[in-house]
Amino acid sequence: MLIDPDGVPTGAARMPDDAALTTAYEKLIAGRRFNDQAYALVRQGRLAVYPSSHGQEACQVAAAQVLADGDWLFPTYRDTVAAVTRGVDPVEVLTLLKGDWHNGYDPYEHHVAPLATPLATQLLHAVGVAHAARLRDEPTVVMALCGDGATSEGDFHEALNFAAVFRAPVVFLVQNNGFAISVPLSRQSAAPSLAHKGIGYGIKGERVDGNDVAALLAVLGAAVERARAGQGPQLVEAHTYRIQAHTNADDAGRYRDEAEVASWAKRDPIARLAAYLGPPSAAANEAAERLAERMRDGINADVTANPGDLFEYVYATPTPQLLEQRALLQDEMSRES
Ligand SMILES: Cc1ncc(C[n+]2csc(CCOP(=O)(O)OP(=O)(O)O)c2C)c(N)n1
Repeated sequence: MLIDPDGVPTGAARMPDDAALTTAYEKLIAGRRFNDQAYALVRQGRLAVYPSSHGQEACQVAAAQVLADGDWLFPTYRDTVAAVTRGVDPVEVLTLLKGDWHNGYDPYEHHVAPLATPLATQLLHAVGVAHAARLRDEPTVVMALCGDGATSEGDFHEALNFAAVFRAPVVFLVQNNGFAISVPLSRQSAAPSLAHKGIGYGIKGERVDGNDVAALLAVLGAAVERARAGQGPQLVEAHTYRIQAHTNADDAGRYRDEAEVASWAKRDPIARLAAYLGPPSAAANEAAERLAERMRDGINADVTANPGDLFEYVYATPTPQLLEQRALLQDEMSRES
């Protein structure tokens, strides 16, 4: 921990410089605004579903901020704020959750892979990209995000093992928010910590306060630079908490008590930075408001969907069944018009 929950610096080494902290602060303000606006859009019926990262924004901002332009980020469905921090358009990042059109953004534009809904599958893809970069002698580092629940998946273990054996330049950031939907960590893992899972594969494992953006910038930044220098992968376990329900479709009151939520709310990553740096600048607040406005305008705009698009971009050569289904659809649509 570099800044404690009351905003007091602990005096530990590795404190990021003021410029990095100020940038993180601005991104945190924008990230919280993004979460709040997305939740409001769900209530207004404009977004189908939203898995909020309210309370976890420090992990998301730091994960994006420590990367260089050529690096890659592999997010999950909960990592929209990380994607936006890296520069993905806030409306495009929500397209998947609106249910409009495939992934919604071009992964190559900002080197952000699609938001992965199947748990831990993105970790294998992340390792593949990192391994390929190493074979090509490119300086790329990959930041692979997942939750605590995903560490029980087979794909998580295969990804760590392959990365360790081939020294792939990848940093695995596990946001341990205590729950996999309603399943608490104690029913998920008997390991002394999730960082130990890295150690079991021969990867450096480190734990960090996931609500302390200064500590996250220091730990993740060092992990990225080690990976870039050819020193192999690392696992970082960030201790944080999901303040809101798993998604709007979940009732968190059925499996956790209010006192626990309240105790974590006191460790809020933004309040902590505000206590240390003072209130956010007017420019930071205005930028966050512009972001929210852009979300409202973009998500509230009705799109004209072409049902025929369902058959595009999945197979280079469509299967006979898909051709048959497409013909049926075309026939039905021509009779409607
Ligand atoms: C392979 C797979 N199994 C099950 C699910 C259903 N599922 C969606 S979210 C979730 C919990 C994930 O928890 P965690 O990895 O801790 O991430 P968090 O949602 O807390 O960010 C589950 C089981 C899924 N999406 N993919």
